[in-house]
Amino acid sequence: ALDVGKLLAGSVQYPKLPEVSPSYGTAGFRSTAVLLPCTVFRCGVLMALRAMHTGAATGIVITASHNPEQDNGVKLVEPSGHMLSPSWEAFADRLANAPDDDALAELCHELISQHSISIGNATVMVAHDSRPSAVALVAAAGDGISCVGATAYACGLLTTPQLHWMVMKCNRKLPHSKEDYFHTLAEAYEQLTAGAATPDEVIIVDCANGVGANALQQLQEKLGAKLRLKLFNTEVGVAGKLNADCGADFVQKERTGPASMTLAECSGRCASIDGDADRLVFFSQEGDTLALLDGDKIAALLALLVQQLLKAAGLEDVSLGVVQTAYANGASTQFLQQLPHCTVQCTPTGVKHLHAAAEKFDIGIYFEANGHGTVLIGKPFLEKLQKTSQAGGEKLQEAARQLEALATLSNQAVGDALSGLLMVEAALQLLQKDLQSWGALYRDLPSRQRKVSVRDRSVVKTADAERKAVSPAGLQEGLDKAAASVKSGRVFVRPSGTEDVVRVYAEAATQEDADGLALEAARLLH
Ligand code: 16G
Ligand code: ZN
Repeated sequence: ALDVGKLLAGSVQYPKLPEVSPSYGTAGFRSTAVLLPCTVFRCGVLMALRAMHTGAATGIVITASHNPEQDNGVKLVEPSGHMLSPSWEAFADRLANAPDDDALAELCHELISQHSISIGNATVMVAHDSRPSAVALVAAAGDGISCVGATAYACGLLTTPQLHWMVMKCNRKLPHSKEDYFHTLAEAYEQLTAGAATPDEVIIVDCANGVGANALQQLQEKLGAKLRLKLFNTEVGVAGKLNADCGADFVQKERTGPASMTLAECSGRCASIDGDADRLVFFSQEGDTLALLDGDKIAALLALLVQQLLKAAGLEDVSLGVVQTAYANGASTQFLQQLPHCTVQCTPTGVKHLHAAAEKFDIGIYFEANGHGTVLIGKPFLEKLQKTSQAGGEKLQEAARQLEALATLSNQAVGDALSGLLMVEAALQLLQKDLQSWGALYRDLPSRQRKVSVRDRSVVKTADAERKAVSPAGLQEGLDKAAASVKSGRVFVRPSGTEDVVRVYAEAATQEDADGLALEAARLLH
């Protein structure tokens, strides 16, 4: 049974600040780091109980991703390696908001009895990004985990997707050390690209001055001459540097190269990752414009790769799906829709939604425009594959092996910038494309995003994967009218899950019209 004395002795060190009301949001709790110890302690308690409930290891990553250095946050990892089951999110919110230690203990009792959790041995794997506030928050998580009788396994400084991968592999009783991760990726990349020529171009990677710099360094050691990376923005742990005017979020939103890189450096084959290395975009400076290859372009490229391999393996009848959000550029959706044997689906924002939808296909590719995504290749497909590859000729067997390598290379737990980088490079080689011909697959429609501050963003409610506003009354009619007034107009609004704003997205045939449409949507919100 739960040792309440021990729980209270832990909890008293992490008092709940009455002025803070944490919210789980899109992908876990996030705020200014100094306000987080209580929330993180309680997440430790929660993930320990989740581990006891499932009889498998769970995980916690202390990170605020692409957000400023003074922020921090917590991402919670299921035994499968996925993000915390949405059915536990409401409870996470209640736990984080319990007003005092006794209320916390009472909630723990409620959870334990509701799920018949037997208190006993359990492991929670804990990792963190390079923020200075990590030390204190890792300790808070550890105290939360141990005060209910579980063991915190400190994994140290890791990328978010690496911890997700380690939890997934650990529970599948497969090799799951930090070293195994790099080894597995490098080996799968080598297998996938075995027949292709090694690219002579060096890949320039903007590491956002985050943990991804260390990880890419280790990956490079495993890859050797197979792929040469030149790393920029590698000042990990240097005060004020993390995500500052660099990284995938900066490049994607600002449409400009990282401030610290020269135009010449930006005109190569460049990639940019975010502060915890779960987002990836490619870019290249062409004259005075930046060609951006975002998550949508990555999804398009990987869809082509998968189709080529399926065709070569004689497996065109499998279900292939690409999952996007409303933020996907309309031109990308149109491009994907015209591909043969490819289903395109739209879900609400947030990886948990895309991942769940992608899992339903034999092969499910999901990407958010911001560069978070992966390729899911499930067991049923791999079994089908093994049967075919035994029966067919040499060409067919080769394609089947490549599909298997792709399934190993793509992080099956969550979007992963390192895995994504290798998938893109492999795809470019196997499809014989460079950044230019990849970019030319389709031309993005001009778009504009805006943030609108309103008194209460929760009055904006959406449906149809966030593409329609159902409240306040009349808003959608106004948006429809505005969109219809310009060529190729499309606009939607949604309350942010991470900031106190309503977000607006608009696209149209011209930049001027996209800007105007976004402005009109902002006006309608007031
Ligand atoms: C989180 C999500 C990201 C999403 C973003 C939207 C995960 C791992 N991360 O960062 O996928 O795009 O939130 O933020 O799910 P917003 O709700 O503020 O627009
Ligand atoms: Zn991130």
